[in-house]
Amino acid sequence: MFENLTNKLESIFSKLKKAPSLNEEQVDSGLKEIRLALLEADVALPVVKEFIEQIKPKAIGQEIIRSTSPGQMLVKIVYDELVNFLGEKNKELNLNAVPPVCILLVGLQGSGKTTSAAKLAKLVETKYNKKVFLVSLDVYRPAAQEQLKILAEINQINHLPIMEGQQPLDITNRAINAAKLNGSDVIIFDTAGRTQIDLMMMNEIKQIKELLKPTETILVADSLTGQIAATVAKEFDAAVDISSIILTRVDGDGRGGAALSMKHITNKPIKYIGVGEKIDDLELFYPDRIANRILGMGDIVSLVEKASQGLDEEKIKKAEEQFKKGLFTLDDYLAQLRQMKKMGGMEGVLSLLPGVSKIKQQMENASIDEKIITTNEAIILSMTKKEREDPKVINGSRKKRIAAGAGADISTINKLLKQFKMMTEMMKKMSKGKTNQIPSGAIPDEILNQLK
Ligand SMILES: Nc1nc2c(ncn2[C@@H]2O[C@H](COP(=O)(O)OP(=O)(O)OP(=O)(O)O)[C@@H](O)[C@H]2O)c(=O)[nH]1
Ligand SMILES: [Mg+2]
Repeated sequence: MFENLTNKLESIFSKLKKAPSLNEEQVDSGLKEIRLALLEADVALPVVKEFIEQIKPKAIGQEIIRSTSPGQMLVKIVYDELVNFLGEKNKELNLNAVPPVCILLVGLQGSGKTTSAAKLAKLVETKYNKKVFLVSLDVYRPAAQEQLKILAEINQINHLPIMEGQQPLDITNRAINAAKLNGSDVIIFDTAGRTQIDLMMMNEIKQIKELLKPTETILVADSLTGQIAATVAKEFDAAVDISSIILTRVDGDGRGGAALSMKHITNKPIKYIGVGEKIDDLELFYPDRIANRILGMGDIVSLVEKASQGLDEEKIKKAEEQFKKGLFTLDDYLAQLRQMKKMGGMEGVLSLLPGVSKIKQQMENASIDEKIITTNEAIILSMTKKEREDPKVINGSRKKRIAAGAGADISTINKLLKQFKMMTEMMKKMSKGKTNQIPSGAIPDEILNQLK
Protein backbone atom coordinates (compact mmCIF):
# COMPACT_ATOMS: atom_id res chain seq x y z
CA MET A 1 0.00 0.00 0.00
CA PHE A 2 2.79 2.38 0.92
CA GLU A 3 5.04 1.61 -2.02
CA ASN A 4 2.13 3.16 -3.84
CA LEU A 5 2.72 6.43 -2.10
CA THR A 6 6.12 6.80 -3.76
CA ASN A 7 4.70 5.75 -7.11
CA LYS A 8 1.84 8.17 -6.75
CA LEU A 9 4.18 10.98 -5.79
CA GLU A 10 6.48 10.16 -8.68
CA SER A 11 3.69 10.20 -11.20
CA ILE A 12 2.29 13.47 -9.83
CA PHE A 13 5.69 15.07 -10.00
CA SER A 14 6.49 13.78 -13.46
CA LYS A 15 3.45 15.58 -14.79
CA LEU A 16 4.55 18.86 -13.26
CA LYS A 17 7.22 21.14 -14.61
CA LYS A 18 10.76 20.34 -13.53
CA ALA A 19 12.20 22.78 -11.05
CA PRO A 20 15.44 22.97 -9.07
CA SER A 21 13.48 23.30 -5.86
CA LEU A 22 10.06 22.23 -4.66
CA ASN A 23 7.49 24.71 -5.86
CA GLU A 24 4.07 25.36 -4.40
CA GLU A 25 2.24 23.33 -7.01
CA GLN A 26 4.42 20.29 -6.39
CA VAL A 27 4.17 20.61 -2.63
CA ASP A 28 0.39 21.00 -2.74
CA SER A 29 -0.12 17.96 -4.93
CA GLY A 30 2.40 15.89 -3.01
CA LEU A 31 0.97 16.80 0.37
CA LYS A 32 -2.46 15.65 -0.75
CA GLU A 33 -1.08 12.15 -1.05
CA ILE A 34 0.83 12.45 2.22
CA ARG A 35 -2.40 13.52 3.88
CA LEU A 36 -4.11 10.35 2.69
CA ALA A 37 -1.18 8.26 3.83
CA LEU A 38 -1.36 9.75 7.31
CA LEU A 39 -5.09 9.15 7.50
CA GLU A 40 -4.56 5.57 6.42
CA ALA A 41 -1.99 5.29 9.19
CA ASP A 42 -4.77 6.23 11.59
CA VAL A 43 -3.56 9.66 12.54
CA ALA A 44 -6.47 11.75 13.81
CA LEU A 45 -7.86 14.16 11.25
CA PRO A 46 -7.25 17.44 13.12
CA VAL A 47 -3.67 16.34 13.71
CA VAL A 48 -3.20 15.52 10.04
CA LYS A 49 -4.56 18.92 9.05
CA GLU A 50 -2.32 20.79 11.39
CA PHE A 51 0.70 18.73 10.49
CA ILE A 52 0.24 19.30 6.77
CA GLU A 53 -0.23 23.01 7.30
CA GLN A 54 2.94 23.17 9.29
CA ILE A 55 4.94 21.31 6.68
CA LYS A 56 3.83 23.26 3.67
CA PRO A 57 5.84 26.44 4.17
CA LYS A 58 8.86 24.38 5.15
CA ALA A 59 8.72 22.29 2.00
CA ILE A 60 8.16 25.06 -0.53
CA GLY A 61 11.43 26.29 -1.92
CA GLN A 62 13.46 23.37 -0.59
CA GLU A 63 16.29 22.62 -2.94
CA ILE A 64 16.03 19.23 -4.61
CA ILE A 65 19.27 17.42 -4.00
CA ARG A 66 20.82 16.08 -7.15
CA SER A 67 20.18 12.38 -7.77
CA THR A 68 16.93 12.48 -5.83
CA SER A 69 13.48 13.23 -7.19
CA PRO A 70 11.03 15.85 -5.95
CA GLY A 71 8.83 13.04 -4.61
CA GLN A 72 11.67 11.54 -2.62
CA MET A 73 12.65 14.95 -1.36
CA LEU A 74 9.15 15.62 -0.11
CA VAL A 75 8.99 12.26 1.67
CA LYS A 76 12.24 13.07 3.41
CA ILE A 77 10.96 16.46 4.54
CA VAL A 78 7.76 14.90 5.84
CA TYR A 79 9.71 12.17 7.60
CA ASP A 80 12.04 14.63 9.34
CA GLU A 81 9.09 16.66 10.45
CA LEU A 82 7.35 13.54 11.76
CA VAL A 83 10.38 12.59 13.81
CA ASN A 84 10.50 16.11 15.13
CA PHE A 85 6.84 16.05 15.93
CA LEU A 86 7.08 12.76 17.79
CA GLY A 87 9.64 14.26 20.10
CA GLU A 88 12.85 13.35 21.78
CA LYS A 89 13.89 9.76 22.00
CA ASN A 90 14.96 7.90 25.09
CA LYS A 91 13.40 10.21 27.58
CA GLU A 92 14.35 8.92 30.97
CA LEU A 93 11.78 7.96 33.53
CA ASN A 94 11.49 10.65 36.19
CA LEU A 95 12.51 9.09 39.48
CA ASN A 96 13.58 12.29 41.16
CA ALA A 97 11.90 12.26 44.53
CA VAL A 98 12.47 11.04 48.03
CA PRO A 99 11.91 7.27 48.01
CA PRO A 100 9.57 5.59 47.75
CA VAL A 101 9.11 7.27 44.38
CA CYS A 102 5.55 6.76 43.10
CA ILE A 103 4.55 6.01 39.52
CA LEU A 104 0.87 5.93 38.60
CA LEU A 105 -0.46 4.15 35.52
CA VAL A 106 -3.81 5.20 34.07
CA GLY A 107 -5.73 4.40 30.92
CA LEU A 108 -8.78 2.93 29.26
CA GLN A 109 -9.98 -0.58 29.93
CA GLY A 110 -7.81 -3.20 28.35
CA SER A 111 -5.17 -0.73 27.17
CA GLY A 112 -2.42 -2.77 28.82
CA LYS A 113 -1.97 -1.09 32.21
CA THR A 114 -1.50 -4.20 34.31
CA THR A 115 0.87 -5.82 31.84
CA SER A 116 2.79 -2.56 31.49
CA ALA A 117 3.00 -2.14 35.27
CA ALA A 118 4.81 -5.48 35.53
CA LYS A 119 7.01 -4.75 32.50
CA LEU A 120 7.93 -1.36 33.88
CA ALA A 121 8.70 -2.83 37.30
CA LYS A 122 11.12 -5.28 35.73
CA LEU A 123 12.70 -2.52 33.67
CA VAL A 124 13.14 -0.19 36.64
CA GLU A 125 14.71 -3.02 38.62
CA THR A 126 17.14 -4.02 35.90
CA LYS A 127 17.88 -0.74 34.18
CA TYR A 128 17.77 1.63 37.12
CA ASN A 129 18.80 -0.91 39.69
CA LYS A 130 15.97 0.01 42.07
CA LYS A 131 13.88 -2.01 44.42
CA VAL A 132 10.34 -1.93 43.07
CA PHE A 133 7.00 -2.54 44.74
CA LEU A 134 3.92 -3.34 42.65
CA VAL A 135 0.45 -2.31 43.80
CA SER A 136 -2.94 -2.83 42.18
CA LEU A 137 -5.68 -0.31 42.92
CA ASP A 138 -8.16 -2.07 40.64
CA VAL A 139 -10.92 -3.14 42.99
CA TYR A 140 -13.56 -2.97 40.29
CA ARG A 141 -12.74 -5.76 37.88
CA PRO A 142 -12.91 -9.19 39.51
CA ALA A 143 -9.50 -10.82 39.81
CA ALA A 144 -7.71 -7.69 38.60
CA GLN A 145 -5.55 -7.57 41.73
CA GLU A 146 -4.75 -11.27 41.37
CA GLN A 147 -3.63 -10.66 37.80
CA LEU A 148 -0.95 -8.25 38.96
CA LYS A 149 -0.03 -10.46 41.89
CA ILE A 150 0.57 -13.40 39.58
CA LEU A 151 2.65 -11.32 37.20
CA ALA A 152 4.70 -10.04 40.13
CA GLU A 153 5.25 -13.50 41.53
CA ILE A 154 6.26 -15.07 38.22
CA ASN A 155 8.79 -12.33 37.73
CA GLN A 156 9.91 -12.11 41.33
CA ILE A 157 8.89 -8.54 41.91
CA ASN A 158 7.74 -7.40 45.35
CA HIS A 159 4.06 -6.64 45.58
CA LEU A 160 1.49 -5.52 48.12
CA PRO A 161 -0.56 -8.42 49.56
CA ILE A 162 -4.23 -8.20 48.63
CA MET A 163 -6.75 -7.27 51.34
CA GLU A 164 -10.26 -8.14 50.22
CA GLY A 165 -12.74 -5.28 50.35
CA GLN A 166 -10.22 -2.50 50.85
CA GLN A 167 -10.87 0.62 48.77
CA PRO A 168 -8.29 2.33 46.50
CA LEU A 169 -7.44 5.25 48.80
CA ASP A 170 -6.90 2.93 51.75
CA ILE A 171 -4.84 0.57 49.62
CA THR A 172 -2.73 3.55 48.58
CA ASN A 173 -1.98 4.50 52.16
CA ARG A 174 -1.23 0.93 53.11
CA ALA A 175 1.08 0.59 50.10
CA ILE A 176 3.12 3.67 50.97
CA ASN A 177 3.61 2.50 54.52
CA ALA A 178 4.55 -1.00 53.44
CA ALA A 179 6.99 0.32 50.87
CA LYS A 180 8.67 2.50 53.48
CA LEU A 181 8.96 -0.46 55.81
CA ASN A 182 10.39 -2.83 53.24
CA GLY A 183 12.78 -0.25 51.84
CA SER A 184 11.37 -0.02 48.32
CA ASP A 185 12.77 2.69 46.06
CA VAL A 186 9.89 2.84 43.62
CA ILE A 187 6.18 1.96 43.87
CA ILE A 188 4.28 1.33 40.66
CA PHE A 189 0.51 1.67 40.95
CA ASP A 190 -1.80 -0.08 38.52
CA THR A 191 -5.31 1.37 38.36
CA ALA A 192 -8.71 0.23 37.16
CA GLY A 193 -9.55 0.67 33.50
CA ARG A 194 -12.26 2.94 32.33
CA THR A 195 -14.52 1.97 29.45
CA GLN A 196 -14.69 5.64 28.70
CA ILE A 197 -13.87 8.77 30.53
CA ASP A 198 -15.87 8.25 33.66
CA LEU A 199 -16.19 11.23 35.99
CA MET A 200 -16.39 9.30 39.20
CA MET A 201 -13.38 7.20 38.46
CA MET A 202 -11.44 10.20 37.22
CA ASN A 203 -12.11 11.88 40.53
CA GLU A 204 -10.80 8.82 42.28
CA ILE A 205 -7.57 9.00 40.28
CA LYS A 206 -7.27 12.67 41.13
CA GLN A 207 -7.52 11.89 44.82
CA ILE A 208 -5.03 9.08 44.55
CA LYS A 209 -2.69 11.35 42.67
CA GLU A 210 -2.89 14.00 45.37
CA LEU A 211 -2.04 11.42 47.97
CA LEU A 212 0.86 9.93 46.04
CA LYS A 213 2.41 12.96 44.42
CA PRO A 214 3.78 10.65 41.74
CA THR A 215 6.83 11.69 39.72
CA GLU A 216 5.14 10.10 36.73
CA THR A 217 1.47 9.75 35.84
CA ILE A 218 1.69 7.58 32.79
CA LEU A 219 -1.11 7.16 30.32
CA VAL A 220 -1.10 3.61 28.96
CA ALA A 221 -2.72 3.69 25.54
CA ASP A 222 -3.33 1.08 22.90
CA SER A 223 -1.72 2.01 19.61
CA LEU A 224 -4.36 0.04 17.73
CA THR A 225 -7.15 2.35 18.81
CA GLY A 226 -5.96 4.87 16.27
CA GLN A 227 -8.25 7.85 16.14
CA ILE A 228 -9.79 7.28 19.57
CA ALA A 229 -6.37 7.47 21.15
CA ALA A 230 -6.20 11.18 20.58
CA THR A 231 -9.47 11.95 22.35
CA VAL A 232 -8.60 9.63 25.21
CA ALA A 233 -5.22 11.21 25.69
CA LYS A 234 -6.69 14.66 25.67
CA GLU A 235 -9.33 13.87 28.27
CA PHE A 236 -7.00 12.00 30.58
CA ASP A 237 -4.50 14.80 30.35
CA ALA A 238 -7.11 17.43 31.09
CA ALA A 239 -8.40 15.47 34.08
CA VAL A 240 -5.26 14.16 35.74
CA ASP A 241 -2.38 15.91 33.97
CA ILE A 242 -0.38 13.00 32.64
CA SER A 243 3.41 13.27 32.53
CA SER A 244 4.18 10.71 29.84
CA ILE A 245 2.78 7.92 27.70
CA ILE A 246 3.33 4.20 27.22
CA LEU A 247 2.07 3.07 23.87
CA THR A 248 1.10 -0.61 23.84
CA ARG A 249 0.55 -3.21 21.11
CA VAL A 250 3.03 -1.58 18.81
CA ASP A 251 3.73 -5.17 17.74
CA GLY A 252 0.25 -5.27 16.20
CA ASP A 253 -0.57 -4.12 12.72
CA GLY A 254 -1.46 -0.57 13.56
CA ARG A 255 0.48 1.96 11.59
CA GLY A 256 1.55 4.02 14.55
CA GLY A 257 -0.71 6.94 13.80
CA ALA A 258 -1.95 6.94 17.39
CA ALA A 259 1.52 7.89 18.57
CA LEU A 260 1.53 10.98 16.44
CA SER A 261 -1.96 12.00 17.52
CA MET A 262 -1.30 11.54 21.20
CA LYS A 263 2.02 13.26 21.21
CA HIS A 264 0.62 16.15 19.27
CA ILE A 265 -2.48 16.63 21.36
CA THR A 266 -0.95 16.24 24.81
CA ASN A 267 2.58 17.34 24.02
CA LYS A 268 3.71 14.76 26.57
CA PRO A 269 6.57 12.42 25.71
CA ILE A 270 6.00 8.82 24.73
CA LYS A 271 8.60 7.08 26.85
CA TYR A 272 8.06 3.40 26.15
CA ILE A 273 6.33 1.14 23.71
CA GLY A 274 4.86 -2.28 24.41
CA VAL A 275 5.83 -4.73 21.72
CA GLY A 276 4.36 -7.99 23.00
CA GLU A 277 2.76 -9.75 25.92
CA LYS A 278 5.92 -10.89 27.65
CA ILE A 279 7.59 -9.15 30.56
CA ASP A 280 10.57 -7.96 28.50
CA ASP A 281 8.45 -6.61 25.69
CA LEU A 282 8.81 -2.99 26.70
CA GLU A 283 11.14 -0.83 24.67
CA LEU A 284 12.32 2.72 24.66
CA PHE A 285 10.47 4.91 22.23
CA TYR A 286 12.34 5.83 19.06
CA PRO A 287 10.55 8.52 17.06
CA ASP A 288 12.35 7.58 13.83
CA ARG A 289 11.05 4.02 13.98
CA ILE A 290 7.49 5.17 14.44
CA ALA A 291 7.84 7.78 11.71
CA ASN A 292 9.04 5.02 9.44
CA ARG A 293 6.10 2.91 10.38
CA ILE A 294 3.64 5.71 9.75
CA LEU A 295 5.13 6.57 6.41
CA GLY A 296 6.52 3.14 5.59
CA MET A 297 9.33 4.71 3.65
CA GLY A 298 12.59 4.15 5.44
CA ASP A 299 14.41 3.31 2.20
CA ILE A 300 13.67 6.59 0.55
CA VAL A 301 14.65 8.49 3.62
CA SER A 302 18.06 6.88 3.84
CA LEU A 303 18.53 7.32 0.12
CA VAL A 304 17.97 11.05 0.35
CA GLU A 305 20.15 11.23 3.43
CA LYS A 306 23.00 9.57 1.60
CA ALA A 307 22.57 11.83 -1.39
CA SER A 308 22.54 14.89 0.79
CA GLN A 309 25.82 13.87 2.31
CA GLY A 310 27.37 15.15 -0.84
CA LEU A 311 28.74 12.12 -2.56
CA ASP A 312 28.70 13.32 -6.12
CA GLU A 313 28.78 11.13 -9.14
CA GLU A 314 32.12 12.29 -10.47
CA LYS A 315 33.83 11.29 -7.28
CA ILE A 316 32.33 7.82 -7.46
CA LYS A 317 33.41 7.41 -11.05
CA LYS A 318 36.94 8.54 -10.38
CA ALA A 319 37.30 6.27 -7.40
CA GLU A 320 35.92 3.39 -9.38
CA GLU A 321 38.45 3.92 -12.16
CA GLN A 322 41.28 4.11 -9.68
CA PHE A 323 40.14 0.88 -8.09
CA LYS A 324 39.83 -0.87 -11.40
CA LYS A 325 43.32 0.10 -12.40
CA GLY A 326 44.58 -1.12 -9.08
CA LEU A 327 45.96 2.36 -8.57
CA PHE A 328 45.31 3.24 -5.03
CA THR A 329 47.54 5.34 -2.87
CA LEU A 330 47.39 6.26 0.76
CA ASP A 331 46.10 9.62 -0.41
CA ASP A 332 43.13 7.88 -1.94
CA TYR A 333 42.78 5.89 1.22
CA LEU A 334 42.77 9.12 3.20
CA ALA A 335 40.08 10.52 0.93
CA GLN A 336 38.11 7.33 1.53
CA LEU A 337 38.54 7.60 5.26
CA ARG A 338 37.17 11.10 5.17
CA GLN A 339 34.32 9.98 3.00
CA MET A 340 33.74 7.19 5.46
CA LYS A 341 33.46 9.67 8.26
CA LYS A 342 30.85 11.55 6.27
CA MET A 343 28.93 8.49 5.18
CA GLY A 344 29.15 6.95 8.59
CA GLY A 345 30.79 3.67 7.83
CA MET A 346 32.77 1.24 5.81
CA GLU A 347 29.61 0.38 3.96
CA GLY A 348 29.76 3.76 2.23
CA VAL A 349 33.25 3.11 0.94
CA LEU A 350 32.43 -0.35 -0.21
CA SER A 351 29.39 0.85 -2.05
CA LEU A 352 31.83 2.57 -4.36
CA LEU A 353 33.18 -0.78 -5.44
CA PRO A 354 31.40 -2.75 -8.10
CA GLY A 355 29.41 -5.78 -7.04
CA VAL A 356 29.54 -5.49 -3.32
CA SER A 357 25.87 -5.47 -2.50
CA LYS A 358 26.26 -8.91 -0.96
CA ILE A 359 28.62 -7.88 1.78
CA LYS A 360 27.04 -4.50 2.24
CA GLN A 361 24.58 -5.91 4.67
CA GLN A 362 27.38 -7.40 6.68
CA MET A 363 29.15 -4.09 6.81
CA GLU A 364 26.06 -2.23 7.79
CA ASN A 365 26.08 -4.15 11.00
CA ALA A 366 29.65 -3.19 11.76
CA SER A 367 29.49 0.41 12.82
CA ILE A 368 32.76 2.19 12.41
CA ASP A 369 34.65 3.56 15.33
CA GLU A 370 35.24 7.20 14.61
CA LYS A 371 38.39 7.14 16.71
CA ILE A 372 40.07 4.64 14.40
CA ILE A 373 39.31 6.82 11.41
CA THR A 374 40.69 9.91 13.11
CA THR A 375 43.89 8.13 14.15
CA ASN A 376 44.39 6.72 10.67
CA GLU A 377 43.78 10.14 9.22
CA ALA A 378 46.46 11.65 11.48
CA ILE A 379 48.90 8.92 10.54
CA ILE A 380 48.50 9.44 6.80
CA LEU A 381 48.74 13.20 7.22
CA SER A 382 52.10 12.74 8.95
CA MET A 383 53.54 10.97 5.92
CA THR A 384 55.42 12.61 3.09
CA LYS A 385 53.96 12.67 -0.39
CA LYS A 386 56.33 9.94 -1.47
CA GLU A 387 55.39 7.74 1.45
CA ARG A 388 51.73 8.08 0.65
CA GLU A 389 52.26 7.15 -2.97
CA ASP A 390 54.61 4.30 -2.30
CA PRO A 391 54.19 3.00 1.24
CA LYS A 392 56.89 0.37 0.65
CA VAL A 393 59.54 3.00 1.43
CA ILE A 394 58.25 3.34 4.97
CA ASN A 395 61.00 1.78 7.04
CA GLY A 396 61.62 1.73 10.76
CA SER A 397 62.96 5.24 11.15
CA ARG A 398 60.23 6.70 8.97
CA LYS A 399 57.66 4.90 11.10
CA LYS A 400 59.15 6.50 14.20
CA ARG A 401 58.88 9.93 12.64
CA ILE A 402 55.30 9.33 11.52
CA ALA A 403 54.36 7.97 14.94
CA ALA A 404 55.70 11.08 16.65
CA GLY A 405 53.89 13.32 14.16
CA ALA A 406 50.56 11.56 14.54
CA GLY A 407 50.74 10.89 18.24
CA ALA A 408 50.16 7.20 17.54
CA ASP A 409 52.26 4.16 18.31
CA ILE A 410 54.17 2.08 15.79
CA SER A 411 51.82 -0.87 16.08
CA THR A 412 48.90 1.27 14.94
CA ILE A 413 50.93 2.38 11.92
CA ASN A 414 51.75 -1.23 11.14
CA LYS A 415 48.11 -2.14 11.38
CA LEU A 416 47.13 0.63 9.01
CA LEU A 417 49.80 -0.33 6.49
CA LYS A 418 48.76 -3.95 6.64
CA GLN A 419 45.14 -3.02 6.19
CA PHE A 420 46.02 -0.80 3.26
CA LYS A 421 48.07 -3.56 1.67
CA MET A 422 45.22 -6.02 2.01
CA MET A 423 42.83 -3.54 0.49
CA THR A 424 45.03 -2.93 -2.54
CA GLU A 425 45.50 -6.64 -3.03
CA MET A 426 41.81 -7.19 -2.85
CA MET A 427 41.22 -4.49 -5.41
CA LYS A 428 43.80 -5.89 -7.77
CA LYS A 429 42.20 -9.29 -7.52
CA MET A 430 38.85 -7.81 -8.27
CA SER A 431 40.00 -5.79 -11.25
CA LYS A 432 41.80 -8.78 -12.78
CA GLY A 433 39.29 -11.40 -11.89
CA LYS A 434 36.47 -12.59 -14.05
CA THR A 435 34.22 -12.25 -11.12
CA ASN A 436 32.77 -8.96 -10.04
CA GLN A 437 31.96 -10.19 -6.59
CA ILE A 438 34.32 -9.86 -3.71
CA PRO A 439 35.28 -13.42 -2.91
CA SER A 440 34.21 -14.46 0.56
CA GLY A 441 37.01 -13.94 3.03
CA ALA A 442 38.57 -11.24 0.88
CA ILE A 443 37.88 -8.73 3.57
CA PRO A 444 40.08 -9.96 6.36
CA ASP A 445 38.50 -10.55 9.72
CA GLU A 446 41.08 -8.21 11.08
CA ILE A 447 39.59 -5.30 9.20
CA LEU A 448 36.10 -6.33 10.09
CA ASN A 449 37.04 -6.61 13.73
CA GLN A 450 38.70 -3.25 13.74
CA LEU A 451 35.58 -1.74 12.40
CA LYS A 452 33.41 -3.18 15.10
N1 LIG B 1 0.57 -7.94 21.75
C1 LIG B 1 0.56 -7.18 22.84
N2 LIG B 1 -0.33 -7.44 23.81
C2 LIG B 1 -0.33 -6.67 24.91
C3 LIG B 1 0.57 -5.58 25.07
N3 LIG B 1 0.31 -5.00 26.24
C4 LIG B 1 -0.71 -5.70 26.80
N4 LIG B 1 -1.12 -6.70 26.01
C5 LIG B 1 -2.19 -7.66 26.21
O1 LIG B 1 -3.43 -6.98 26.29
C6 LIG B 1 -4.31 -7.63 27.19
C7 LIG B 1 -4.84 -6.64 28.22
O2 LIG B 1 -3.76 -6.19 28.99
P1 LIG B 1 -3.89 -5.71 30.50
O3 LIG B 1 -2.54 -5.33 30.97
O4 LIG B 1 -4.66 -6.67 31.31
O5 LIG B 1 -4.76 -4.38 30.28
P2 LIG B 1 -5.36 -3.45 31.37
O6 LIG B 1 -5.30 -2.06 30.87
O7 LIG B 1 -4.76 -3.69 32.68
O8 LIG B 1 -6.88 -3.93 31.38
P3 LIG B 1 -8.00 -3.59 32.50
O9 LIG B 1 -7.37 -3.80 33.80
O10 LIG B 1 -9.11 -4.55 32.22
O11 LIG B 1 -8.41 -2.20 32.25
C8 LIG B 1 -3.51 -8.75 27.80
O12 LIG B 1 -3.87 -9.96 27.15
C9 LIG B 1 -2.07 -8.39 27.52
O13 LIG B 1 -1.25 -9.52 27.42
C10 LIG B 1 1.50 -5.32 24.01
O14 LIG B 1 2.32 -4.40 24.03
N5 LIG B 1 1.45 -6.16 22.92
MG1 LIG C 1 -5.58 -4.11 34.53
